[in-house]
Parts: sequence; C-alpha cells; structure tokens
Amino acid sequence: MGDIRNILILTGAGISAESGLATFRGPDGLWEGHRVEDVCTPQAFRRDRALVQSFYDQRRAALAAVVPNFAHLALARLDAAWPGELLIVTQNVDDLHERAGATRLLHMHGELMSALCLACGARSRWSGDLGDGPACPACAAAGTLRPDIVWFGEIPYQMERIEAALGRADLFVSIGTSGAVYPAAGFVQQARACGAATLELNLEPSAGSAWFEETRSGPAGALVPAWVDEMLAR
Ligand code: BV8
Repeated sequence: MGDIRNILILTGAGISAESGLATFRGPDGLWEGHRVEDVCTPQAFRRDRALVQSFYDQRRAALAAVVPNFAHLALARLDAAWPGELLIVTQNVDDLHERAGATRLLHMHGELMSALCLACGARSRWSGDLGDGPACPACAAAGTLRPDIVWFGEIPYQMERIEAALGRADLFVSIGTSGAVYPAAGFVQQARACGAATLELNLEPSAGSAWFEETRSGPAGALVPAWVDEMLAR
C-alpha cells in the first residue's frame, strides 16, 4: 500500500452488530421481522403509516439500550489522530459512531435520531416516538413528521460530497456491509477507478469482495482496532 493521505471508510450494519443491533440480512435480520417493501419505501409509508412509524420508533428506542463497540471506538481514535483527510460514510441510521466520538462522519441513509417534516422540509433532532403525530419543531404543523431515513427509491444524502471524497481517496475501506444496496455498493469500484487502494473488513465475504485488493474476515470488534493500530503506526 503506497503513501496514504486521504481515507474514505464505508460502514454498514455489521459494525453495529457487536453492540447488539440487528443487521438487515443476518439470520436474525431486521427484514425478517418485516418484508422490506412493508417498511422501507415511501409507498409503504403511504400505505401503512402506523406500521412504518412503529418500526422506526422501536429502533429509535432501542438505541438507548446499546453502546458503541470497540470498532466504533477505534474509528473515532483514527478520526481524531489522522492528519490527512478522513471521512466515515455510514449506511447505518444508529448514532453509535457519534457516541464513540467520530466527527468526520456522514449518514448517507439518514438517522433514527432525526425527524423530517413533510410540510416544511425541516430536519429536527428527535429522540422520542413519531407514531403519535407530534408537532414539527420548525413549523408547528401536527402529524407531518416522518423518520429522516432514506428509503428504497429515495436519493441518499450528500452524494456530491461522497463522490468528491471518493475521487480524492488514497484508501477506501469497507466495514460490515453486505454490498447489497446501491449506490453504496458501487463505491469500491469508483474508488478503484480513481486509483485508491481498497480493503474490506467483514465477518464473511460480501457481494463486493472480489472488487477489493485485500479482504480480512472476522468480527469488526477485533479487525478494526488492529487495522487502526496499523494505520497509526505508519
Ligand atoms: C437510489 C436505511 C437513486 C433504512 C437503507 C436494481 C439493481 C441495482 C440497484 C437497484 C435496483 N433496483 C433498485 C435499485 C436501487 C436500490 C437498491 O440498491 N436496491 C437493492 C436492494 C438492489 N437503492 C436505492 O433505492 C437507493 N437510492 O438508488 O436512488 C439514486 C442513486 C444515486 C444518485 C441519485 C439517485 C437508496 C437505498 C437506501 C435504502 N435504505 N437503509 C433503514 O435503515 O431502515 S438500506 C440498508 O441496507 C442499509 O442502509 C444498507 O445500505 C443496506 C445494506 O445493509 P448492510 O448495512 O450491508 O447490512 P446487511 O445486514 O445487509 O449486511 C451486514 C454485513 O455485516 C454482512 O456482510 C455481515 O457478514 C457483516 N457482519 C455481521 N456481523 C458482523 C459483520 N461484519 C463485521 N463484524 C461483525 N460482527
């Protein structure tokens, strides 16, 4: 691996698994509780608002009972110490990266702890339920708040910022994602096309493993701290 200054790190549900949050496609996957079409599309929200609101209300409430794991803490340590550019692009909607101390971070698929107003478009920090139709903090309209989550068919947040970072990256690292959902699953190809080195840290090979120059298999709680130690020793 040549000289590395700019790092882009993509994370998925696998990095939060050891904190006790279910992944989407594992044996206990969230989706198995629901068909994805029933809870993760705008159509589902229009068809059964109460079901979708309660699905996200339950997940938002569950955050209070979990804490960041060694993988989140190691990435925050790298974020604080790395002198070059570093950006954590997470597909996760939990707040564990922030709670571990990461700052150079963006949620491309939104956040459980944020509510989006269908009336005024404002995004507000939110920790309670949305199912009971609370008023929007910005425009006071009642019953217009939806989860600030990017559903299938919706455009992920901050794509321009992500594309720009991919173009500058010397190293692209993917942690705990199955590579099942686009555009995130295509980032490794874009990074390679721009000359970045590529590394996958995952419990098992993912759909995109063949695109990575190096893949390491194991739990993120062990692989990520070891990798961060390597980077900070360079
Ligand atoms: C868009 C928020 C246009 C919701 C999510 C046909 C072909 C290609 C694409 C499409 C197609 N038809 C439709 C599309 C587009 C579609 C898509 O990709 N569909 C797929 C299903 C084919 N995508 C979209 O609609 C996206 N929008 O395309 O807009 C556009 C694009 C660009 C520019 C302009 C316009 C929007 C998709 C967003 C959906 N929202 N999440 C919520 O959280 O409730 S998706 C959700 O699943 C995640 O956010 C993540 O992105 C995705 C995959 O989940 P993972 O995080 O990877 O988790 P998973 O369970 O799958 O895997 C866990 C991994 O961890 C496993 O590999 C496992 O081995 C590993 N692991 C487990 N334990 C550990 C571990 N690893 C380490 N340690 C452990 N302990």
